[in-house]
Amino acid sequence: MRLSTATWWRPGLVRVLVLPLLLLALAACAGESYPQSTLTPKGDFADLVDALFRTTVFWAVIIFVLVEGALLFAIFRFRGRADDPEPEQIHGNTLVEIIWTVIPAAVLAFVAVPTVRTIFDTARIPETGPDGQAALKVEVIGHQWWWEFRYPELGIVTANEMHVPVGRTVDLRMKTVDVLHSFWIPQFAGKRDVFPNRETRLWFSAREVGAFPGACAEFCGIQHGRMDFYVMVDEPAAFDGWVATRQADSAAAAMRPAAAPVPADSLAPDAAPVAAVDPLVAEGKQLFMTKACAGCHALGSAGAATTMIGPNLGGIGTRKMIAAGWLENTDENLAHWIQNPQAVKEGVLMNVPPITDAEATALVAYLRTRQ
Ligand code: HEC
Ligand SMILES: [Cu+2]
Repeated sequence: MRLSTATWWRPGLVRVLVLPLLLLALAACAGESYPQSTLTPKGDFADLVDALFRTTVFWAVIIFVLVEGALLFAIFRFRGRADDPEPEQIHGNTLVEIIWTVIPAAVLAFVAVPTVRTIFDTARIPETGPDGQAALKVEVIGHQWWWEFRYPELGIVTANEMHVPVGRTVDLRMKTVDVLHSFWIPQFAGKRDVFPNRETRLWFSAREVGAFPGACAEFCGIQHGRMDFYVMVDEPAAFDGWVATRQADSAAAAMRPAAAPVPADSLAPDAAPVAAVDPLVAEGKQLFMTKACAGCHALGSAGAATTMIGPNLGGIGTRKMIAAGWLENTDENLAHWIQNPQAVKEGVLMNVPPITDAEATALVAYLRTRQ
């Protein structure tokens, strides 16, 4: 039996089936649930790019409607009928060819002017941000497969979580220690490639406080897909607090041999006093030295001049994620990562000697004290 059009094309059915689907499709466009989207800019650099995108789409939609409209009109208006005579045969039409060359050229000009303007606007790093302050310099160093952030004016270094104050322009100077990577924070800025032998620049200022995800956007090896980071946008006071903590987090304290624990009443400005009281933490500190961790990781954020193989672990106790944005920073995940990083991120440049569950627990306890 042939299903007649009328059988299924009932208004009721359309409403029941099509409308919910349409709503569902529209719901998927809600930008807030997709923090990796460039369509919800949260800073000035991203606004410039977004405005250009919208301008281009605007012209593209107008052209689409005109061209498709003309096409549909021609199809219906000049459609062939059974008794039509043979149409006139022609070859070439100079007037039509001029028209279809001039119009696209004009369209390109319409798109090119704002594009070039945006290229210049985004290439110029503003001297002061929306907050009226001078830009904050941050050095970005790409590694297989994590990100290092250095604050030369503040003398601190961190990894995988870049803290910035809201409203302040951030002046990024970027490079890599190995292969090409590309730095991308969808809601703020990017993408911009980073090279081993050349500095690239990028800037942005964030308009909103929060944790905003970023990622490497240039294939850089087997774990390229797990090379994420977060931009932590803080209120200015909270940012100053974070900086003060990092500055107090002295590299010298981290390297102090565990055999000579800091007295419990010490006023040393690091987290070590705790280590001296809790035996588990003291054991973890010892293991950090004997299990090769210290060979690849610096623990103090302050003045850590040399770039090491592994990320700086200053503040690892309170970071949101580990393994470059791949795992949540829970005790369980941390222990699993420490014991078998290759199972989490195959090919990762972290190789560790065998570590028992008890040892992992002690290491986790120690790392948790690094606030
Ligand atoms: C051979 C060098 C090396 C050694 C030894 C090493 N690591 Fe790592 N570690 C790395 C590298 C490289 C990474 C970054 C991996 C990635 O995310 O791609 C890393 C990442 C980490 C992270 C996650 C940091 C973050 O912010 O994502 C922790 C925690 C960590 N290591 C702890 C340890 C501990 C504890 C030990 C000792 C048991 C240790 N590491 C030994 C190289 C090393
Ligand atoms: Cu990369």
